[in-house]
Formats: sequence, C-alpha cells, structure tokens
Amino acid sequence: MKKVKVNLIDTPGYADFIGEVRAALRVVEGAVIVVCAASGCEVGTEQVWDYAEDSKLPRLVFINKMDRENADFNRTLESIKAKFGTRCVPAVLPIGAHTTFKGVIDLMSMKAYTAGGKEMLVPAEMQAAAKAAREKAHRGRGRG
Ligand SMILES: Nc1nc2c(ncn2[C@@H]2O[C@H](COP(=O)(O)OP(=O)(O)OP(=O)(O)O)[C@@H](O)[C@H]2O)c(=O)[nH]1
Ligand SMILES: [Mg+2]
Repeated sequence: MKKVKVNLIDTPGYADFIGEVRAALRVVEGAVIVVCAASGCEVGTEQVWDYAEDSKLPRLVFINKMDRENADFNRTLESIKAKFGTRCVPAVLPIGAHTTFKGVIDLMSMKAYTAGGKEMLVPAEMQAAAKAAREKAHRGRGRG
C-alpha cells in the first residue's frame, strides 16, 4: 500500500483565536469541523464553515460527544443541513446515544466499529437504517 503522510493542524475554538484558524486554513487541503452532538452548531461553526467555503476547501463535519446526555445525532445533522445545505450527508451513523452509545457504522464499507475502533457486527436493528442512509447519501451527493 502506498504510504501517505497526513499532517493535522489543530486550531483553537475560541473566537479570540480566529486569526490562527484563518492562517491554518490558508495552508491546508481540507478541514474537519467538530460539532458537539448535544449543543449543536455554534457561532464559530458557521464562521469556520464560511472561511472554508471562501477557500473552496473540501470539508467534513465530525459530530462528537455522542456519549453525552442530550446527544442527538439526527437533530444535530438536521441543524447542519439547515445551515449548510442538504449536500451535507452522513458518512457514518452512530450506534446508540448517551449511555447506550456503542460505536459507529461506516456507510461506505457498511462495517461497524466500537467507539474504541474495533470492528463489530452491524446491529440487526440498524441494518435497514444504515442501508437507507447509504442510499440517500449516494442520491443526494453534490446536490442542495
Ligand atoms: N464525553 C465526551 N467528552 C468529550 C468528547 N470529546 C471531547 N470531550 C471532552 O471535551 C473537553 C474539550 O475537549 P477538547 O478536545 O479540548 O476540545 P476542543 O474543541 O479542542 O477545544 P478548544 O481547543 O479549546 O476549542 C475535554 O474535557 C474532553 O475530554 C466526547 O466525545 N465525549
Ligand atoms: Mg482544541
């Protein structure tokens, strides 16, 4: 397999450091925007999205804290779509939420992984939802 070196630049979240974020966005080839599954999109989320848009950077939104109380993947995804367009489609689905959060299903490989990164069986009760989300994401790609 061809070796690829990936450099990650971690930027601060506080508005006071937005200059650092802009400087980082000038040198990267893509951006990961982290959004909390409990508190959802914040002012900074939109700001960073707009900067990434201005720089035409490919980007993904990582919804974290699925183990937190009030974590709600669908609500968070809908708020992301409402703000940034229906072209935002899930690449993974979480398995459970809050105290029952167990891991994620990768909608590209249709494999499931524990929160610790070990492969696990796709739960039977999530198979239909994963298939539907995969098809929807495929149909919706690049639109909206
Ligand atoms: N429960 C839970 N806590 C998390 C998760 N991810 C991060 N945290 C906690 O959230 C707090 C903030 O995490 P950081 O990684 O510093 O967040 P950050 O976005 O880099 O913050 P800034 O750099 O200050 O903007 C820490 O106490 C983490 O342990 C998660 O998935 N679940
Ligand atoms: Mg940080």
